[in-house]
Amino acid sequence: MMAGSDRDTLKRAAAEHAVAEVVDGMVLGLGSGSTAAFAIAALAARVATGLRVVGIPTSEHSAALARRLGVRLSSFAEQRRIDLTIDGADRVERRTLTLIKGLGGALLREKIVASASDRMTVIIDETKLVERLDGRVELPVEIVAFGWETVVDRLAALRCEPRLRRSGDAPFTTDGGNYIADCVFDAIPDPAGLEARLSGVVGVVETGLFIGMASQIVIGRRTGVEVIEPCGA
Ligand code: A5P
Repeated sequence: MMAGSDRDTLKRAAAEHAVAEVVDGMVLGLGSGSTAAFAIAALAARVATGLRVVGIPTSEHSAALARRLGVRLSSFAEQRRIDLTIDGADRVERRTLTLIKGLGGALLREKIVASASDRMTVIIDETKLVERLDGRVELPVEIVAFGWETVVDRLAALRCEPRLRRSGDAPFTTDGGNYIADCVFDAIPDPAGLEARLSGVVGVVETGLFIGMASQIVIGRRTGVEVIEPCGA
């Protein structure tokens, strides 16, 4: 088991590698989570020395961090397309570059931003790269608050163990005012099929499966930074 501070060193290395590819004038998607926070900090350091970019944040937390560090923010009201999104992930399947995201609860905005991006760079430490999505896979699924009990029952019928995410005594609430059901699967051998089945459940807003969205994965390893891209890229 790697210590938290060691993982942070790897996350920071991946984040800094990704931010080095940012050029003047870009519209950037700003991810959420601890690895994306390292990227926002690295970006702010470059902005302080003259880089001109605007960021569209994927969470209120990332928006506040960017504002505090001096990164100019924009929104979809002003920009319809994003040149590059830099975001973290909870798991990445090496074979397909399918991502699982949402343990931080920002998956809906993250997916909207990723979908509007020409490129998405995913930054992770080496512990998150897996050969296959198996061995108890936890998949966050954002659901509407109304009738969540019945939505969770229908998710359970898809052969998983769903658990409503809580924050203290109350349900955890996303930036969009929705709830999260963390669904544990034995394995996810067919991400696209599962995505279709989950999306067919009334009350599901979005899933944490990001399929075919990553343009590259930047992995912080103890031996250095590794970059992998989709086959044929
Ligand atoms: C936020 O909703 C998530 O999708 C994050 O991108 C993911 O949980 C990674 O977070 P860390 O970088 O903190 O591990």
